[in-house]
Amino acid sequence: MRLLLALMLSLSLPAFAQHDHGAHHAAAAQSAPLSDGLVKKVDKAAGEVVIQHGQLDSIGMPPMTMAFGVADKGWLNKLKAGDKIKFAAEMKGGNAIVSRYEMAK
Ligand SMILES: [Cu+2]
Repeated sequence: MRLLLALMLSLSLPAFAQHDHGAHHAAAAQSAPLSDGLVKKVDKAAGEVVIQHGQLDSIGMPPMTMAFGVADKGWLNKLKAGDKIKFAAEMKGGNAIVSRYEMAK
């Protein structure tokens, strides 16, 4: 009986892990469709990039211009004002960050 219980617990662990909010959110961000963005300003000192963005369903935001943190600070050296990008946003520590992006064609 004790063995069966242990087996049931180990089987149910992956199911619990899937409901961990962080893991679920990360998975959702990976598959989230990319939104259009226009880079307005890159602020390396603040580690932020100001983006005029379209609807962002991943973080429930209507179109606006705002500052985002970045998942990789190296991106601040690649991006510049005027760049058109496609990007995914997520909330991290209460701040909206760009979790992924690519140059729009
Ligand atoms: Cu916004």
